Amino acid sequence: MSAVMPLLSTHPCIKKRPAPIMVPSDLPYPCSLVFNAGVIKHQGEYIMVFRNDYGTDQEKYETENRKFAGTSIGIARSKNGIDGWVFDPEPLFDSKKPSEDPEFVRYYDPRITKIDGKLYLCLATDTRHGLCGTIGELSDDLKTFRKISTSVPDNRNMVLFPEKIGGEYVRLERPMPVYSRHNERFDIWISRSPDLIYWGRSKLLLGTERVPWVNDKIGPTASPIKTERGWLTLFHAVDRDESRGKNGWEPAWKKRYTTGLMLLDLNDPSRVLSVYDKPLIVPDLPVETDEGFRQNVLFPCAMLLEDDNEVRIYYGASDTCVCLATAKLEDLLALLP
Ligand code: BMA
Repeated sequence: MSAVMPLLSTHPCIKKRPAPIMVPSDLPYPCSLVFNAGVIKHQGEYIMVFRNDYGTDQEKYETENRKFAGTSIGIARSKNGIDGWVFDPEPLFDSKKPSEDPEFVRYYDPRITKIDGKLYLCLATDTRHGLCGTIGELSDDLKTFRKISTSVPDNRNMVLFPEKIGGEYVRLERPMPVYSRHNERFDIWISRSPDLIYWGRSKLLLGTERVPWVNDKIGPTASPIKTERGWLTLFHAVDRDESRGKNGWEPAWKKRYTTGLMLLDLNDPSRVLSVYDKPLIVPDLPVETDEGFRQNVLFPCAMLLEDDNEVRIYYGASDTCVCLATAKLEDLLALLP
């Protein structure tokens, strides 16, 4: 890791598996990077919905400037959510396949949530006229996706709460107001909807100024977990340093993505009850700091509560592979007085 990076450390309550749980060579179709994956328990299995960028490799990228040919969203299933992943033979979406609407260029960074027994995906969406968030329903057999709504640009990182609150669907999101918030000071907002189509009553949830180690943007990560004390919620938190040089395949990568933790009111999740004032998880494994496409990037898209009160956090590492960290629920809550 570059010596200029302010030293931050992962909280000791977090146990990281030392090796990734999914790497590009695991996939049954071309893959350069597999990362930023939503995970859910469904019909007795763990379902992972992941992002795959394909069509180049480190050498071609660095010496021939060959960029990624496409991005696909794939699905894999596992009995224990750790290993033994069985992949669907074809991705659910592929940016190289003709889309039903040419305005939609690519989907990525999937989050999956079950509400009232139905599966929903939130997808970052590149359109020809800006970056949006798309919400849709995934069929029970995981084969078909029905688009429900797409936001206006520029908005991304949408995450649904796993139940209606006060009779409404609730989502976290991260608009990108480039004119009014300079230096990518982008914040987390919250909106509500009667039907997942019409979204409104939008409100700032957490501004970057409330996260002391951040000088760039923050954003939602995974569906919050319901606890007796409130909605336990992770967020990604970015610090940028212009002096950072080569940290991966690109000539320079100036950002570091860490993970923060907060608690939201159960009945009114637009009320932040507590924010842990340090990062919960930071890049510190070799696979996170010294290897891969963009080093020093942790990007969680799933947080699951197990029956024994273990919390699983699935995250993309270095935009290259999928990793897993765990913590005890009570240890996380203890950080949020
Ligand atoms: C964000 C998204 C993520 C990615 C992150 C770090 O803007 O594109 O998919 O993990 O940057 O590169």
